[in-house]
Amino acid sequence: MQPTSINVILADESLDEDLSRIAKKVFADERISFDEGVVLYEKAPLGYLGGLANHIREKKHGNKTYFNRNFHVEPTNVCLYTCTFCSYSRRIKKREDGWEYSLDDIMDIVKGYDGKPVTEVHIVGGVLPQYDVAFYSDLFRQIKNHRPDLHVKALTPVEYHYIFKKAKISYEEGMQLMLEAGLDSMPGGGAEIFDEEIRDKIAGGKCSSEQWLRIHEIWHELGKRSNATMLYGHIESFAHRVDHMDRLRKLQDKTGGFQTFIPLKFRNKGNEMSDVPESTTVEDLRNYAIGRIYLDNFDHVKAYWPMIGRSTAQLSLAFGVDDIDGTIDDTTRIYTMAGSEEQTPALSTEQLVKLIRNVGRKPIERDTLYGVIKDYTDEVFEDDNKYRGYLALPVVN
Ligand code: V47
Ligand code: SF4
Repeated sequence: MQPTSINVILADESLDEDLSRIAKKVFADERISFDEGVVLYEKAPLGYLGGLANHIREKKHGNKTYFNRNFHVEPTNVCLYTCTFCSYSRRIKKREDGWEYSLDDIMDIVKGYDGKPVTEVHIVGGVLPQYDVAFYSDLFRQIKNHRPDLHVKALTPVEYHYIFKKAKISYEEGMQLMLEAGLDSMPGGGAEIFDEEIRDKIAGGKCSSEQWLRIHEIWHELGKRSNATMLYGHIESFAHRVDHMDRLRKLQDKTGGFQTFIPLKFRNKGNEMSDVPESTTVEDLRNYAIGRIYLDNFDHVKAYWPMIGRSTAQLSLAFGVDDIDGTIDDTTRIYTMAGSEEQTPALSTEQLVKLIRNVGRKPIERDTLYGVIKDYTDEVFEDDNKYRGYLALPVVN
């Protein structure tokens, strides 16, 4: 599937009036409104959306497609909260079915990566009382003492709200403590959908939208960066998605601290919302594209391949996405337990590079803050025919 060229879209006299106006705005680098965001969801065809999103993507990044090498640590899958979409957590009443790592257990996992070329550890999991301010401060300190160059991307406002409240400290004091302990950045999880009515139904009593946004704001004010996700394709409407992105766009105007927008497709296996059908691949691609168009002040849009699978991740690169997360050793279980295509989500650097190259893009290994580590465009591998399944196009320079 190739997006329609923006010049073809602009020249199309039969195009719907609203879509024609939006295309002209995008071409002129103008921001689209809330209502125009809803219009895109309601009536824009896939090729049109791809054309606009790809125009923005290539203006910002050309053919560059970023990936990184990280590993995940999930301290526990037991959780006090009861999000209805979550397949991963074991309720606190059944905690014997789950895992709960000690600080030493986690350090053993981190040490298992000694000598491996990973640049980031991504830490996120369930919320439990023993994982408090002291625990996480110790953990971040120990990781930094052991491996100072490893970027610690850890926890979300869901955990921070809980541990700061328990410690009776303000968000400002708490985030300052985390910074001093070695936290480098915050991943984008826990955002779900900001609309209060929908959030109340699905998010199991965890932090509110306002609290989620406020903790990111404070973190940005400390000069640090974070990501933002949106869980879509469940019981929300198109207007709720635009509202979610609108709140992110407003905060980004204020702080500039978000790096990447990560739409997360709701997966329905093994959770309380299994009766809700999953979105189609076409809807996933439309959603990436609208995210790219709406969030004009975000540098990056990421498709998280362990969740959507390799082929959709490849397709997404023509629909506004410039980052596919990557990793040589993805140990996360959040999606495998929710029914994602990737049951053993691990790709070698060679596989990942070919996946990107074979849809005509340039694979760039990055660090967490998008510093370039290596351009793999012309890298020659020993067995260049090994992954025939991904062969499609030569690299476009
Ligand atoms: O907040 C949980 C989502 C998120 C399901 O910042 C589900 O680089 C779909 O935020 N179907 C956590 N999604 C993961 C996350 C993330 C992942 C990769 C990279 C980054 C980053 C952040 O996972 C949760 C929730 O929205 N989630 N269950 C499910 N059944
Ligand atoms: Fe707990 Fe996170 Fe699952 Fe919600 S999504 S139940 S906060 S682990």
